[in-house]
Amino acid sequence: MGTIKTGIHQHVFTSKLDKENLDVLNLVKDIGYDSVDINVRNISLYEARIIKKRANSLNLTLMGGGSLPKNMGILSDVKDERDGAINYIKSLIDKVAEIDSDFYGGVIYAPCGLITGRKLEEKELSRVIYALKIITLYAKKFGIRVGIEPANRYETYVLNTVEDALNIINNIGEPNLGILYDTFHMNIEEKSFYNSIKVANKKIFHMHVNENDRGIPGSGHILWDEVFKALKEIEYNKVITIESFVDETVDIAAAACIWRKLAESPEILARQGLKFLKSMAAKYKL
Ligand SMILES: [Mn+2]
Repeated sequence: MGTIKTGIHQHVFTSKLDKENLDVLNLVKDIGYDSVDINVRNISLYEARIIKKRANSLNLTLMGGGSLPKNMGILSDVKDERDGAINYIKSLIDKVAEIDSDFYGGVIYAPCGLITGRKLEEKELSRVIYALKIITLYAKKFGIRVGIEPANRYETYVLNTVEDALNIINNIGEPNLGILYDTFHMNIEEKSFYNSIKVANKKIFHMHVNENDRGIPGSGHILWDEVFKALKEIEYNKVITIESFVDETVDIAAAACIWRKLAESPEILARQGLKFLKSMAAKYKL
């Protein structure tokens, strides 16, 4: 394998990583991954430290994630609620720093799943920009890059496309703010994987690879050749993480609207998914 690193999201195995199930990290390392995406939302600072310790001993890198819960009023008319959401995200960044990750990303610009039934208003967009500016500057102090993840229209009305994300990023103008590109969402919202990856270019800080049904990459109809051709052309050299939800843990499955089993087991998904990723990376010399 060349310059990219392969990762897998903890959600393939569990919604909460703690001392009871830390061996997931050993398994992932054994299978051959370089990196794991960690949801820092439901862990304490103490748990963050034990996760970091185990990952370090295995030479696994960690990527921080954690989308906003529905009660986070980042778009609210009430200032206290907006400030509360910003403080909440800062507390997530503290945990990202604790796991020694240089990245934090996700649906962090709006409560995930919040749909108002109308399009984004100007005043809401300015609230998003205001909050992201503060968050990005806060993350910068820890050397953390922030990635906003455009998500499909059924999960948010705030940021659906790469173009939306680039407008916000350019408006804020901080070099540590970029995009978390997710093939599941972009399959729904972009006309072309190739063009949208090329346009985003170096602003892609992290990749989530998902099949169109969020099952094993390579088992559905995502146009993987387009994705990898574009990644090669932008000289992508960061982490590509398989994000899926096989564990039947209620909160995550509900957030992602997963109502059926997407693979026989998390381990089978992890093994077959990695095999596919490596074959694509080899084909495109990534
Ligand atoms: Mn994602």
